[in-house]
Amino acid sequence: MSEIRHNWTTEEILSIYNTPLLELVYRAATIHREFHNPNQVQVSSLISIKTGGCPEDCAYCPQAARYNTKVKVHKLMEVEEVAELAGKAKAGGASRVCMGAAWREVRDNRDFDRVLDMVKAVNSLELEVCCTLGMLTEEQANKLANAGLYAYNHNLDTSEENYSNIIGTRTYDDRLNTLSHVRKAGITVCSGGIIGMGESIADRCGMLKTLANLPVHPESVPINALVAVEGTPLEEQQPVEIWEMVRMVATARIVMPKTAVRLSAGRLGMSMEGQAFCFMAGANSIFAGDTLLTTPNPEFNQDMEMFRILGIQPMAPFQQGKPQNQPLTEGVNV
Ligand code: SAM
Ligand code: DTB
Ligand code: SF4
Repeated sequence: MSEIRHNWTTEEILSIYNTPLLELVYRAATIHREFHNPNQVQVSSLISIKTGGCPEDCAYCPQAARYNTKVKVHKLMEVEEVAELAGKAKAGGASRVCMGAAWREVRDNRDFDRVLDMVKAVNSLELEVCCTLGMLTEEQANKLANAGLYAYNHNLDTSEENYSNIIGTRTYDDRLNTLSHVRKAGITVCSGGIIGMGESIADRCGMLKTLANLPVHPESVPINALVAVEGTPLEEQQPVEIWEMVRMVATARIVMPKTAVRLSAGRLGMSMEGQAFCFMAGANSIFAGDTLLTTPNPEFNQDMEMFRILGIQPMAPFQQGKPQNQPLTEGVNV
């Protein structure tokens, strides 16, 4: 059984990342099979509950008010609307619904009370409820936990060293503090990042080191390929090569064996073969639905067709809450 470690060095992670590709994928695929059923992929659906007009300056983000993008600002949605969208996502096979708000941080006001009601409503549909609302205090994390929140997404996005090149309106420590409030409240942690923003390979591995050396590994790690949006400072970035995505996924899988590694933004630019390589390298979660928060994603039916071709089944809810190093059931060669 592979060891779960929390003392990785960037050099070790770099040497994994730079392993010859087929060897890297083989190693990641082997570890993947120790902890997961390789034919199951968890499906999450995103709902942008509050869109645009964000005061932060994240260089990649179309929702930052200071950039001139085509995103239409929308105030916080109604609970009923969100519950209806969540019901549709469940009917389509999603096991998790992630509600995203273009906020710097949560404020203790009526909007937050409404989000708590949304969490209760989605939870009652027996879906894993996830939120991504920006920074949280310990108290706010507890309130979300009491409302039934299952996961909180809060990305580190890049390495500590590169952070200020991408975001100037908050610090890496702000991010880590929120992650610790989420963990303390007993909510599962979803935290990952973006590649293709002009960062170095050492930055990618540095971010994975921070995640893998947290006292408990995040239960899910989204790996996003930058969606370069017109009007943002990163609009001219060239798309990342699929092999970089494969290396990033495989390295995340090796350093965090139990974690759900999510092949997140940027799938629209990837072929089915490219995505299959990522699943082989240990990705076992996706965002499905034709929009992410504001940018396009593959059509739902196209993803289901990909699953059919690859023999993948969408995972039922609450599978990842169980200890994952238990012996796996049929269909898996351990
Ligand atoms: N405002 C909250 C926050 O930043 O934590 C939650 C929503 S924010 C849009 C969630 C995540 O989406 C960001 O941390 C970033 O990783 C990802 N994201 C935003 N724009 C992106 C883009 N253009 N390409 C890839 N990922 C992006
Ligand atoms: C994550 O890591 N990726 C998702 C989710 N967490 C919230 C968001 C991707 C957003 C891509 C840009 C957009 O659609 O606005
Ligand atoms: Fe705001 Fe989040 Fe976008 Fe940053 S990533 S500008 S905090 S919505």
